[in-house]
Amino acid sequence: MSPTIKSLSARIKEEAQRLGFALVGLSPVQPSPHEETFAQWLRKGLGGEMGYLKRTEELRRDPKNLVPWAVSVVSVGMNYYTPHPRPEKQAGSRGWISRYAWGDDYHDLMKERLESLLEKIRGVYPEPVEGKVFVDSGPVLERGIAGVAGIGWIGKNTHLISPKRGSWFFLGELFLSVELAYDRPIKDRCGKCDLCLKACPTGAFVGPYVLDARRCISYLTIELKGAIPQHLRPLMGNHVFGCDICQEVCPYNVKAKPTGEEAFYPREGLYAPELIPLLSLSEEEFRRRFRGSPILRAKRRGFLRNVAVALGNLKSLEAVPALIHALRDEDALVRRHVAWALGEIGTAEALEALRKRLEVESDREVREEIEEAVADILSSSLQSLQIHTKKGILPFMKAIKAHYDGHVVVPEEPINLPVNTPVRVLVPEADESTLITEAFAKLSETSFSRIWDNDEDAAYDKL
Ligand code: B12
Ligand code: SF4
Repeated sequence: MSPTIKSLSARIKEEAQRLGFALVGLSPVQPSPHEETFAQWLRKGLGGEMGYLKRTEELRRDPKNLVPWAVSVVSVGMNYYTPHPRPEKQAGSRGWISRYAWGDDYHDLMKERLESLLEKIRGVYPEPVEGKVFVDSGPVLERGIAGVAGIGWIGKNTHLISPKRGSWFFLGELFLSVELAYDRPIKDRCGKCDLCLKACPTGAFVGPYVLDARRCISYLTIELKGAIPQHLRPLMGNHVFGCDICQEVCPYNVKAKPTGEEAFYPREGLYAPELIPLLSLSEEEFRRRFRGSPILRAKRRGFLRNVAVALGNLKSLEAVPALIHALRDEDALVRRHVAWALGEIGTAEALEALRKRLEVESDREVREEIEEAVADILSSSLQSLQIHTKKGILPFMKAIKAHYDGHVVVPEEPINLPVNTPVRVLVPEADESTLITEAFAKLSETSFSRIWDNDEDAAYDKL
């Protein structure tokens, strides 16, 4: 190896560190060692709706298809860790934005620094140098490449983990037309640890090293453009943008050192933000508030969708007025998730607002969400009464149903049941005794032998 290659490589590392890249590694341009695994991952549909991954599969598998002139890659990692732990218990209606998105958008910042690294190289190298910079901005398997350059190993949580720095860092690459002195990959040090796999609240890991992105909160809150599948919403907790859990539990992150980059410290209102005011952001306010922030990627509609889901999960009573207001949001996607949240919170006020909205709502999917939310509230606030019949039960049920304005679950056909057949009736929890007593009063006492459950024996005794 010529002294020029050696000294250029050393110079690049020095300069990269001076530019704020805590991690630097050099590798030859070659197909990713896991290109086949990546292809299988795509084929199995684990990438969900991220069509851009599929469209650029060939370019990602082998960077030679992307930058045919390139010989070497400088991989860099920039630490974004700031010493703000997740609060143990969050008071009020606070959400969680993942720490990578607290400050300025890393893409621009890192790209600029890598561009100046390229200029520096051009300044010292005797011949013309071609170069191309990527920071999550091109069809590159960044973790695979950085792994080959020895920056870290790909862990079971699929993060690139540095033995000294953990995984709170972003990756970027500078492809070069010159040969360099290459680093060696380091060995996987996850060992038997599987804390990340167990900690994932949505069960997004198919197994070690394999993520089903469709279940990952990061995908659901950032990449997914449409509705969040209903069965996953309750598992998302108060996350409104990204998720950090599988990194938070990683032992290699315990001693993470804070970054020196001011730009990654939390902007005002982004660390555990108060969610209610976010629900009323207009398009313009959203853009102004998150200018230069990664949060823009979710767009207003995606972000407000996430905020609604988090408020539903928090069962935030104080959020009910704001949610009711947001039932009139201009965006149907937001209204859908707001309806779901109101259904989760389930107060009488929420129920009334949902029913009112149903009278004017014209979007089919929003209507369906509202109907489900109404049904959920009713069924969760219902209590069960068990009635033993002496005669047919249907008249009694009809009477009860009438009292509850039709919002009682009654079976259609239990007529003339044998004597003493127990029948379960669901009625709303509120003021049950008066209403039930009234319902009874309309019927012949001899029709029923007994009501059972809660205080209903007493109610019956009063008849
Ligand atoms: C698509 C994408 C996502 C998707 C899918 C994530 C995933 N794990 O694949 C979603 C939206 C879910 C996502 C989430 C996040 N992302 Co993201 N994401 C990307 C992106 C654009 C492409 C990744 C990709 O190609 N995924 C497909 C998988 C199959 O490929 P891969 O990640 O390279 O995985 C390799 C390994 O899994 C390996 N492999 C497969 N099987 C096996 C088996 C064994 C035994 C081994 C050893 C390896 C191995 O081969 C694969 C191919 O190289 C990259 C940027 C880029 N251009 O690379 C950022 C990137 C990976 N994301 C990043 C970050 C920070 C995140 C989040 C932490 C953000 C957040 N806080 O919410 C989360 C973390 C979630 C997680 N557990 O991964 C960083 C990761 C930095 C790091 N230190 O690792 C990257 C590199 C962006 C950047 N420039 O910094 N992301
Ligand atoms: S980021 Fe969160 S949801 Fe996604 S895999 Fe990690 S723990 Fe699971």
